[in-house]
Amino acid sequence: MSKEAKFISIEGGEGAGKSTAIKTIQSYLNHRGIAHIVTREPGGTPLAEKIRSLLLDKSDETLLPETELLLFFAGRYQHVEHVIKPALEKGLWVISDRFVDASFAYQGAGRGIAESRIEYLKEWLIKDLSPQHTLLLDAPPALGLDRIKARGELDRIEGEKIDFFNRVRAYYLEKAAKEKARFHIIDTSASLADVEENTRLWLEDICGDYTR
Ligand code: T5A
Repeated sequence: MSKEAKFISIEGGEGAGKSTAIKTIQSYLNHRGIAHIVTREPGGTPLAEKIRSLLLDKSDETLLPETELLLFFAGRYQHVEHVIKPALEKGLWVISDRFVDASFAYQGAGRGIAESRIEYLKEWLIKDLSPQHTLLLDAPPALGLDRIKARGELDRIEGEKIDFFNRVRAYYLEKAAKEKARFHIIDTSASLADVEENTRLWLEDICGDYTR
């Protein structure tokens, strides 16, 4: 049986374990011989990586929420047109470390920008491109932040207050409850071994008997 290439996004709060899960996903897809690319937002193209630096670097000038939202979508448009769509057209699976849901979670629920404004940008620029599957890695924000603090200095967004991250988490969980067919949640407060096993089980489920 041959099927269309899949577009999969990985979401979650700070230090929720996305990079860790993506290693498991890559190794599983390689093992299954499923051709894929791994990409990320913010970033994914040379220009979008420059926008990533603007977004994450600390600066003396306050980055206003609206500017932040527009920068995320500017990078995302480059990413969609230059990387995601061409890869899917070639039959490659696309694994994206974050996608549009992150803007609703961080700029919408986190910063308080009206959902309708984000929806407008989504409809204008992204249209009906949507991941078929979204893996939501969920852990209490304090735990995720402790894990990344152990790694080094925090970036501009990681330095936000805990309430901000609680709103982000609540948004993701609510969205996942509304879109059960697309979302799968893994509790990443569990051990690395458990998270890896649960990621593999989810992959077995979504890959099924896929062959190219
Ligand atoms: N953003 C992004 C927006 O505001 N709007 C948007 O539209 C988009 C696209 C950058 C920032 O941009 C914001 C969100 C972010 O603030 P990012 O690069 O995805 O986005 O940044 P982070 O979420 O901060 O990603 P991190 O790389 O910091 O975290 P990960 O990948 O979720 O976590 P990971 O896997 O690196 O794990 C962190 C640490 O925890 C350990 C790992 O070994 C690592 O040291 N760990 C565990 N330890 C014990 N048990 C487990 N189960 C563990 N899982 C991981």
